[in-house]
Amino acid sequence: MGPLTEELIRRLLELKERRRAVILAHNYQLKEVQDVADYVGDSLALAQKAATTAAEVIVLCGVYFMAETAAILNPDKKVLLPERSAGCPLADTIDADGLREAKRRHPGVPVVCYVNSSAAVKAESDICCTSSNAEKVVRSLPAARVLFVPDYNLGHYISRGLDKELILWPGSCTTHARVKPEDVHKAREAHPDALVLVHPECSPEVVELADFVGSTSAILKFARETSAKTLIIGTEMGILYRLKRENPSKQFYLLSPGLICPNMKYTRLESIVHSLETMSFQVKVAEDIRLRAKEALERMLALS
Ligand code: CIZ
Repeated sequence: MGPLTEELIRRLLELKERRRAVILAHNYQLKEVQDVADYVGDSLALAQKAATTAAEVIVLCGVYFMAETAAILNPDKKVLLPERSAGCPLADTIDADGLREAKRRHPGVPVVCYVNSSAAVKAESDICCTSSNAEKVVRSLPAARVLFVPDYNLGHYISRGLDKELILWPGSCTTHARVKPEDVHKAREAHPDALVLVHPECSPEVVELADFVGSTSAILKFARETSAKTLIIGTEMGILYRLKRENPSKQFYLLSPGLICPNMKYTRLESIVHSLETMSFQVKVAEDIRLRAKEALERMLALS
């Protein structure tokens, strides 16, 4: 670590203390951001931390919907997203009007909404889910049909073992959608003894070829527990940092060079320092939307 980075970290820690802030970082963040975070996890874990933190300021190193989730659960705290433009193309595939229209087409059908969505979409939903608990959430509903938004691939993946019909929204994550079946074939050829672990946001054709399918926390757990020594990872590359650190005797390879989410890479140490210095960008959710979105999130948290 060079002297400039050391100085940035010193400044960051000083500001964090002065502002009584907690730094939460998603598993896909840059390694230097993960290193300064108080907690690193998936969006479920970050939502749980956000719901229980005693800090006065939450710095959410991730993308917009994650900061919104923290703001929904913490109306009395300041929630900062260090990079204002860190969005989520998947969340952008649906808005509240679009969901209301889908609900009109399927009256009485409960809505499960993946947390990768705006507060306004959560407010129109019955319950939220993440990739860690989507199947459990859908199973918990006493309904034969469920409207699942916005990730088609995640919905398709969990629908396989269900005795319910899922009506799927045609949204997808641009990063995971870049992975192709040929990537799996090539990776297996290059590493014949390796296991292939993919995220359920990948296409059904890719999921079909994998040895294990799970959220980032499920992939981390599988990697710790498996006796396999070589693992090919089919989710955003930021996860490799934790995987390598937690499993120094194992080899990890990225399934496709396309597995980089630009939005997850906007946040740097400089962004966090600037954010804490200027108390920006503060994420706020209108109270009527917040209250309804909170119900959907809390129903999920009660199951987790
Ligand atoms: O749920 C999340 O945090 C995302 C976006 C991926 C994962 O599986 O952790």
